[in-house]
Amino acid sequence: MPTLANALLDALKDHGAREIFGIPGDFVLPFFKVIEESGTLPYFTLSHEPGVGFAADAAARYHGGLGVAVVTYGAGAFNLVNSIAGAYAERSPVVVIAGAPGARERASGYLLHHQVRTVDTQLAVFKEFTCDQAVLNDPATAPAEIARVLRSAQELSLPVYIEFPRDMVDARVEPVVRLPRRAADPGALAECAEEILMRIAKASSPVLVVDVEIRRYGIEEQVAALARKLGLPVVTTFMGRGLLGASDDVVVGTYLGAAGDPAVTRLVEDADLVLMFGVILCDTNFALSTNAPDPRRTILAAGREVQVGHHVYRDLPLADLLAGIEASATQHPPRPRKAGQGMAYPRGLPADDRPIAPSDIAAAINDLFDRHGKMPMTADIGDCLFTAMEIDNTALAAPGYYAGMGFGVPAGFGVAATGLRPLVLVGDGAFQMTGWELGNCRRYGLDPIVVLFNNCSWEMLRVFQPESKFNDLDDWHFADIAKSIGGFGQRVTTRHELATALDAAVARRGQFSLIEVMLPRGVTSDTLARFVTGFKAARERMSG
Ligand code: TPW
Ligand code: MG
Repeated sequence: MPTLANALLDALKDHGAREIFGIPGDFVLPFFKVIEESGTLPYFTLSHEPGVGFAADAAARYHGGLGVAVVTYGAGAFNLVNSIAGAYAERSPVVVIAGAPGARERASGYLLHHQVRTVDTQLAVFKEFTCDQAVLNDPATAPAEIARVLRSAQELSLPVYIEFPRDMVDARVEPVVRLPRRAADPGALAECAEEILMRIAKASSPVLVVDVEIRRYGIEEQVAALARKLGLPVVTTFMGRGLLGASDDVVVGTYLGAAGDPAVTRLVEDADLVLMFGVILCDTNFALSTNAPDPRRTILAAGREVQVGHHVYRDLPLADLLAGIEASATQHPPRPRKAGQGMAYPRGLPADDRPIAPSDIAAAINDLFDRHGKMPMTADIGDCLFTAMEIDNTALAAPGYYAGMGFGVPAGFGVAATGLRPLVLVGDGAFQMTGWELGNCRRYGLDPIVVLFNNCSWEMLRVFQPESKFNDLDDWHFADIAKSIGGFGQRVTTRHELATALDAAVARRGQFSLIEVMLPRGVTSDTLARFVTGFKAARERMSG
């Protein structure tokens, strides 16, 4: 019989986890020892638990499978709260494994270090934003608990919480057996697929809107194939930007309401049927809509539910729905693309000595992709994320809904740990929060390319309240720190320098590259400028 620690590691691997991110502490040291000595999964340590959570989250997003974050009790786990809250909001299946006191310590009568109110305060907190929890305090039930919790993470694509008391690491247990997935009820599935196909057949201007769940469930290609078969134009949400990066023939663009390509906005807002697959119905996706969601022209399949008009099919997985529709769908002749559909992204940046504006960064990156091929990206919240909307559609992990600052760099670390080489977009404010995590790249030979938008400002806030002075940040000279933490840094101030620095970074392997792009305060990307105008107009409409 395996030890509980080994059974858990084997189960993680069996359920598709490919690496572990973490920071040890005494309540989790015995488990860390097994992580290292077993070699079951590669592990990566970071400097601060928020980074651990963001890295595990991004790895999960890129794999379309489980991310794993291992932390110590209390001080470690509570540092992870915000990252896991974000993973919950944005539906990323992160498995939190938190160390905890052993049975004897719990009964000692002393308060234990890292304890807050009761020994179970930590469990209570994580219950709020994980979809299933297990406390591994009984060797007889632990394997079944692990199996249930890991299945929940996969099926619901949400974080789960496993508390691992430190005296249980060597307990002997049965191996964890993988539970069968819970498929859709065949009758409900057939009825739902038929109803959806009927609505599509009746519609004259249907559109398919996709969001992150299609990546979480690994069904991007099936969605593209279905769109082709049904002749449906596809639009991503803001949060879903980067989806279907390999299917340019079906993706028309990203819906940003008043801030986006007017043709894409019309496509969605004038549609007589909006089919939403895996969509998070949140304000950042739909704030700038000129019309409210109308259930009569909307079909929403998300979170294992399908809403058609005013009724709901429960417990119907998106992947099953897709397969069901595909099986009954007949080939539809392609609908002609309307003139002007599909916005041209900026490219062809002049190699001159003029100062750089955010949209110039988009042009420089598009040029880079033209020369070297697309790269996967992560982005933080800030103007860098709006600038990402002007970059060719490529895989992107970003907190477009939860908007947690500090995501970009550690997420890039997580993506690099999966074996890809990411391009990271981050603002100076966000870099101040988590940028130091780059110092962990050298030990693992990771070489992400980081483009830091340095406007010495919390510019995203300034645009809404230009009169305030508290949005001014100091000039930190970030490029100068790169060398001392094991990477290469360069500050660029002209468009020529930017293009050259990007090319050099692609050629530089084996260490991270930090390109610190100096931007004037008060200048935003074209997309953020339109977003602010649209947002203010929407606010006036609401108050008027
Ligand atoms: C954890 C609020 C949203 S955007 C922003 C703040 C403070 C400024 C970002 O500054 P940065 O980028 O990175 O220099 P830019 O383009 O605006 O100049 N705390 C957290 N999350 C959020 N979203 C905030 C505060 C915020
Ligand atoms: Mg800034």
